[in-house]
Amino acid sequence: MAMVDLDFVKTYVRMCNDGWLQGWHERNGGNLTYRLSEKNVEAARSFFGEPREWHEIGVALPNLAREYFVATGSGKYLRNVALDPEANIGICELDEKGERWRVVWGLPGSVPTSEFPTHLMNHSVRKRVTGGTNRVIYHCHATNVIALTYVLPLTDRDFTRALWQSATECPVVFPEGVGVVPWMVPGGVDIARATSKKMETYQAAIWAMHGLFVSGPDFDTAFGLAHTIEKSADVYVRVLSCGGVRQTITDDDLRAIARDFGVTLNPAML
Ligand code: 2HA
Ligand code: ZN
Repeated sequence: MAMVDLDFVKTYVRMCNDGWLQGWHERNGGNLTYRLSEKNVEAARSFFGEPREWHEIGVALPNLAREYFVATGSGKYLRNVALDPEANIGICELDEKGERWRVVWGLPGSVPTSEFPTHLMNHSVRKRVTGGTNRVIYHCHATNVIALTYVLPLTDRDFTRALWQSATECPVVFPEGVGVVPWMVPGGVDIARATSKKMETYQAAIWAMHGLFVSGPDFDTAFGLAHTIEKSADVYVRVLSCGGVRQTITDDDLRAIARDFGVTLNPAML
C-alpha cells in the first residue's frame, strides 16, 4: 500500500488524465485541487514525509485552517500525472490560521500550481456556501469556452444564456448560471479575489481569453460540469460557424425544463 493506491489519489489522477484526453491541458495548462476528508487524511497520514517550509497564501482563509489539499505542481504537465503522480502532484497542509501552506507529500523540490491562491480562495467560498460539501476545484483550458470569450459580451448573463440554449441539459446542471471574469493576469491574488467572488453565486467561472474554473463535491461532478459547459460551448461555436442561430430554446422552454426537473433558474438570466 502506498499513497498512490488510496482511492482519492487514484480518482484524482484519473481526472487529470481525463482532462488531458479532452485536450484541455496543453503544456502545463490547467490545475486541480481536492480538499481531503478526515477519513482521507487518516488513510494518508502514514505516508506523509517530513513537512517542508511554510509559504504565505497572501490572504487569510480561516475556514480552511488545518485542512489538507492535493494539488498539481507548478510547471507540471497534467499529461504526466498518471505516469508519475508523486513527481507531479503533492499534498499540502494549511496552518492553524489558514494563512500558510506547506507540502507534506509529493512534489520533491517543487511547489503547488501558481493558481494555488485562486484554488484556496475558491475552496474557502465553496466550502462556506455548500455547507462543507464542496471538495474539488478544477481549472482547464477548455477550447470552445475560450473561443467564445472573443465573440460574446463578457457578462454572466450573455454566457449563461448562450450555454443554457446550446444544450438542453445545461439549465439542469447549472441552474444558477456561470460567472465571467474579465481578462486579468493569472496567478495573482487579484484574479483569485475576482474568481472567488463569482463562486459565491456560481459553481463555475469563465476566465476571459484563458479558460474555465469549476467546483464540485467530488471528481465526477466537477469534471462533468466542465465537460457539460465545454460541450455546450462547442455546439454554440459550431452554430456560429454554420451561419448563426435560426431557432433556439426559448425562455418559456427553459422555464418548462426547470419545472419538470425541479430546479430553480437564476431569474436574472431570463
Ligand atoms: O498552471 O493554467 O493559469 C498553468 C495555468 C495557469
Ligand atoms: Zn490556466
